[in-house]
Amino acid sequence: MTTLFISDLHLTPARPDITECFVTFMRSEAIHADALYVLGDLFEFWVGDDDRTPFADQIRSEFKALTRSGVSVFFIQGNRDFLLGKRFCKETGITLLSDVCTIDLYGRKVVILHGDTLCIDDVKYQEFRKTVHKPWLQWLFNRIPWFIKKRIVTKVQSDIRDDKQHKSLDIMDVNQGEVERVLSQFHVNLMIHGHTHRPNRHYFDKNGVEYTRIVLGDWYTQGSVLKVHANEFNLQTRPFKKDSN
Ligand code: LP5
Ligand code: MN
Repeated sequence: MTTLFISDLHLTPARPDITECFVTFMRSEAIHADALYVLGDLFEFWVGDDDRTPFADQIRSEFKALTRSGVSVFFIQGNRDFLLGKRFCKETGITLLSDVCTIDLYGRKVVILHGDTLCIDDVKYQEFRKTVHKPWLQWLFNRIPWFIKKRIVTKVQSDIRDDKQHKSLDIMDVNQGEVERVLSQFHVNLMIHGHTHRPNRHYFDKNGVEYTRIVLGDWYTQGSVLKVHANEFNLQTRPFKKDSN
């Protein structure tokens, strides 16, 4: 009985070492799990479900093979794959969850999310997020041919690249008040998220109640997996193969 959580892989054809580690994880580890939760930023950037490049198809086929073998796969969109939608899910058999939701993890209620919505001090990012999540804008964007969308994304990315350099690390971390608000909104004492690339377990006490926040790691220099057995949470790393880049 194992449930796995991953996030922030930032898969891209430019990083075959990450893809190789992901494929190994899917075929040798996830295949034996009860469920796999992908908490956003699976891709470096997902332009839309009409991406028919060989790379996108390769990732699709990994998920398809996993769900066909009976493993339940759930996906929460990140700030880099908020355009991953119903078509990708239908083609792979995975289930798209809402941005913030609770799950029953071996009898324990847990709130799961990507984590970007917890960073409310990053006002510029939250404004940007509000814009790109407007349903009418996404509706329009989804009707543009893929190669044009790709160019638009590349242009926006290069325009805002410098912006992040000027933000403090504090601003780009979660806001503790927002963490507590979400925990109390969902009546839970455990939260799992990614996004900040600061893998850790945070324990805190509020009005005599103990809370835990587990942060998943990114896959920039190694794989990062949260492995859960009944009531046992292990945040682990997976090495990249030395010669796969
Ligand atoms: O992922 P990470 O850690 O690197 O950075 C995030 C935040 N950055 C982003 C940016 C996206 O990855 C790039 C998006 C390109 C999108 C193209 C959209 C095409 C239109 C789609 C329409 C449906 O998410 C970063 C955070 C960081 O996490 C930590 O939390 O700080 O935020 C930024 O850097 C964002 C800037 O601060 C916002 C700058 C505003 C620029 C306004 C451009 C408006 C473009 C509108 C497009 C229609
Ligand atoms: Mn993110």
